[in-house]
Amino acid sequence: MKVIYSNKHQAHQGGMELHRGELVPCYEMPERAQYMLDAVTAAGFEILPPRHFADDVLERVHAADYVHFLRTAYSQWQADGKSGFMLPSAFPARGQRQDKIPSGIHAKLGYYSYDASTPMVEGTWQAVEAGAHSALTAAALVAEGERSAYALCRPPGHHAGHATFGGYCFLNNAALAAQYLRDQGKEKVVVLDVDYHHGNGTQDIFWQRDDVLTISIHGDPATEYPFFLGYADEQGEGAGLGYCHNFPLPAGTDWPTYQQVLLKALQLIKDFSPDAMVVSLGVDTFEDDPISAFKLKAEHYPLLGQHIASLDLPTVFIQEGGYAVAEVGLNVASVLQGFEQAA
Ligand code: OKP
Ligand code: ZN
Repeated sequence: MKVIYSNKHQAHQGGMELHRGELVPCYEMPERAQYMLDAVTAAGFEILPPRHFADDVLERVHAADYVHFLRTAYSQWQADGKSGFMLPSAFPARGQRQDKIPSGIHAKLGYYSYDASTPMVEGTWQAVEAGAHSALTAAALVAEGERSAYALCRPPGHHAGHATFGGYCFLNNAALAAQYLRDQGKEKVVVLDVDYHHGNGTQDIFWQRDDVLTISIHGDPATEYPFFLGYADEQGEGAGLGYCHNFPLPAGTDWPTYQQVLLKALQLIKDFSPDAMVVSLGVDTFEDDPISAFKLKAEHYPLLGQHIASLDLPTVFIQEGGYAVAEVGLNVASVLQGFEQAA
């Protein structure tokens, strides 16, 4: 399959994040993408640059004011004489106003985000936009008839909601790909999220829709990021009721347990009978991932790819998390190779 990649991701280098109460160097670093690029190159995949897309494509999924904010936030901080990485520091909580878009940069940062783990720097927008265009290009290839494509996106996207950033994510690359497939005539699309963390942004975007099924398998939000979404009783709303499924799993989950749940997810997808599929591919389910607690081993990633291929759907893979930097590349390449060999 073709791999879509832009080196513009390198411009996003966050510095520090607030992680479980401590200010630490960012786990989501440029080296991640380099390892992935090296591994897919070594595996013989063809690498292509993203195409360009008009801004209104981004607004099919995200609020226009939010996209404008992302594009201009860093220059607003610079206009205050600041430099370096910028983190949100105050968030509207229960009982506080959320009905007004504030004007100051710090108020805006809190208004549009929900954590302090997602720094922005001068090159962030450039990287984020290139990642989104990579996802859209992969979706376009599949819409044009390719069996599959892989967007090597960095930063990831599945925590980004309609108008919210967090969890290292700004634009929801998987949601953009799914919407693009819809707009190109695929009537029903499924997003299967196998990243260790709940795909809360994707869930948010498609919450009230019955044309995009969202399924996420992840660490239990009672103790794992994003903490406040991802429970099994979240099933969608209105027309979307029944078109969202969450499978929270305990720390220590190993392949046999994971596989059982994956098979349930695959059955739900078969019942939905979609026309195309988007996979939010995080490999932070790996046993040595520094911020996650599942126990998948390297040998399980080809099996994951095979299971996904068994659905026999046009499939867009979108890169999400995975922080055991030296191994992320091999595990990603293993999923894609497992998929191709079974396809
Ligand atoms: C992104 B992806 C908050 C901890 C923040 C954020 C984890 C984001 C993971 N105190 N950690 O799903 O791999
Ligand atoms: Zn993750």
